[in-house]
Formats: sequence, C-alpha cells, structure tokens
Amino acid sequence: MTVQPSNEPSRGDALIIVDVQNDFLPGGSLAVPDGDAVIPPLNLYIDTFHGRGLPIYATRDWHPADHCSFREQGGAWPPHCVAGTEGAAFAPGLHLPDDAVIISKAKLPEKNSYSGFSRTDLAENLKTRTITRLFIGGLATDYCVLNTVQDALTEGFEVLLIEDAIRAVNVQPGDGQRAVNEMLRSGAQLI
Ligand code: VGL
Ligand code: ZN
Repeated sequence: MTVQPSNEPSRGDALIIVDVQNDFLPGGSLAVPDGDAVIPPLNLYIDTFHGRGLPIYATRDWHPADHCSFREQGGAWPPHCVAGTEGAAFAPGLHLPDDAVIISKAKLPEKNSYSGFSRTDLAENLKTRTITRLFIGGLATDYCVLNTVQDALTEGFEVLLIEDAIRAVNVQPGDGQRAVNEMLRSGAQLI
C-alpha cells in the first residue's frame, strides 16, 4: 500500500484562484510585478483538479467605476477591475474550465473587500460541497490572497498556499514576505 502525499489533491479539496485578472498583470492598471508568472503553475493545478473532478473557484475583483478604493474616491489605488471591462477579465492564458465557479467581490461602491469570502457566498458554496481543504494561489499575495487565506482559516478550512503561484504588489518592500509569514502564523501551509 502506498501512502498518499498529504498535498495530493483529492476528495474534499478545492482550488481557489484569486484575482488573476488583466489589470493585475504586466500592462494592467494595477500591475503586480511578475504577476503573469502565476499563470503556468495555476494551469497545472487547474489540469489536476479538473482531471480529478475536483472543484475550481476563481475570485475576481469586480468594482463599480466609483469604487472607494480608487484614488479619485480617496482610496489607495488607481482605477482597476471595473466590472465588465477588459481589465477585469480573467487573464486569457489562464485555462479556467467552463464549470469553474466564479466569485465576484468588492462590488459595492462604499465597501473595500479584499477577501473572496467577504460579502460572497464562497464559504457556503464550499461547505455545501463538503470541501474542507483549499489550495490557494493568485494575486496579490499582500492583499487579496492574504485576506482570502485569513478568512478561509477563520471559516475552518485547511489552507495550502501555492508558493510559486502567488506574487505581491510590494507597495513597501517586503510586504509579500510579511504577508506569507502572517498566513503561516495563522495556520496556512506552503506547498
Ligand atoms: C487587490 C489591490 C486592490 C488584489 C484588489 O486583488 O490583491 N489589490 N484591489
Ligand atoms: Zn480592487
């Protein structure tokens, strides 16, 4: 009998792809340095999960044009991921299957939500499908990945953070590393 490596995707696992959208990629309005590097490893995970009939979720930042996180509204960011625009579309190189569950977030003008669990039905959807463990990758390590992972842990999910499938904005140098440390302290595992 062979022992399965514990990070082998199997029943009860889901893949969560965070905000791999054009505006967060090189050339986008809020480009994450080297952001497109997450796409090849995520595609490998997509193939594995899809091939095994395991669920795949993709979150997306889906802002109104006057979102409070935009500089014109006094927020920290240039306008990005405005719902329905090309910038908000998933990266064309990301091979999302047709049955991936899409979770749109941060849709209210006055609410800034970085987490895929914030004001969405993600937790309920996962629990209905008896998912207990999440493989998480995407953009950006220090914002939406961090907040999604923290909420996932608070909701009681096990979290495996896919190290080569995350990239940070790094507004301050080291933000990405600090975010990873924080996620590990909270109970996430790196794979
Ligand atoms: C994000 C900044 C602003 C993210 C979203 O997806 O990490 N970062 N909005
Ligand atoms: Zn945003």
